[in-house]
Amino acid sequence: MSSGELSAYSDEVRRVAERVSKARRVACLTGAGISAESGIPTFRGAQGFWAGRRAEELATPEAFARDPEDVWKFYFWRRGLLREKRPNAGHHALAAMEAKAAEFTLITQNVDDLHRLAGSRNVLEVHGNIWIDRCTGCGQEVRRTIEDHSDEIPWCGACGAMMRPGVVWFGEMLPDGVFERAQSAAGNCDVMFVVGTSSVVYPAASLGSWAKANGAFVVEVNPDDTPLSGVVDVRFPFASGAVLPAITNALSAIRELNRGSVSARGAG
Ligand code: BV8
Ligand code: ZN
Repeated sequence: MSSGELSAYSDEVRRVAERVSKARRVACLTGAGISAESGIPTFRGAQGFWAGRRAEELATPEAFARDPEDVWKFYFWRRGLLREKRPNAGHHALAAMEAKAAEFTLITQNVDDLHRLAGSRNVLEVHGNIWIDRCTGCGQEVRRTIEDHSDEIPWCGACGAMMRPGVVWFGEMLPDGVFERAQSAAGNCDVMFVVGTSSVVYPAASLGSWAKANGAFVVEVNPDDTPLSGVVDVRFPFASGAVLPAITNALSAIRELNRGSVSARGAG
């Protein structure tokens, strides 16, 4: 996408930045699309993770029970892919926005840990984290580091049972309390961003319309239309790596202006 097209949206960028500058609470839901510019495949695009394989074959408890080796191979392959990937301008813009907003909650469906690496602090991982191994027996969790290149199925040091990837599979409940916190953030915010998600996986996909129903100003950032596109207040049909920095830069300009006018009044 050439930045030229985004410049045609400068009014919308300013309008959204104004809203964020006045907001007490801001929430943001992200999906695989925000990591696309870091070179990480999305799930449902043509080159997506699921391309060639059905999600249900790899990301369900049944698949794991049937062939844990095959499922672990998929997650080891993704960990290998992630090792050389870094957060992109979209991740960094959200970390910068968190620092500027009164209260900012980042709700992510992504398991790639890139928001934390970009410096975001208040992050709710509703689908878990690919760097966590979790014991199928006692539930103990071990956090793997990117230096850990093992591709051997891990076993629990505490109870000896097989470990599984610490992510949420289809048909599984989301981590205790995490979705409730996400729902509360979305239901009580003044501005809600929905970035890089096809909005098809529930219950996360319900958060955008939940925010809207509770009076939030909802902004979607996605080159493609989604089931949410018809209900949002502003839609940016562009890549998040271009849109989010534009909004955060406009927010800084507003902050500067406000600081200037306050000091001018003070000196006057
Ligand atoms: C649950 C695992 C309660 C980790 C994932 C029938 C109807 C409705 C719901 C259901 C149903 N049958 C079953 C369900 C429930 C089911 C569900 O929603 N299924 C869907 C598919 C119909 N949900 C569940 O099972 C959830 N649990 O409901 O628990 C329960 C319990 C028991 C029984 C019943 C209910 C658990 C869901 C979690 C599944 N785990 N991943 C992993 O391996 O990663 S899902 C997977 O999809 C990822 O987690 C991902 O986060 C998630 C959503 O995908 P997206 O992030 O949106 O990615 P996608 O590729 O789809 O889209 C990318 C978007 O980015 C695109 O729109 C693209 O245009 C855009 N984009 C691309 N480039 C850019 C960009 N945007 C901006 N900038 C760019 N540069
Ligand atoms: Zn154990």
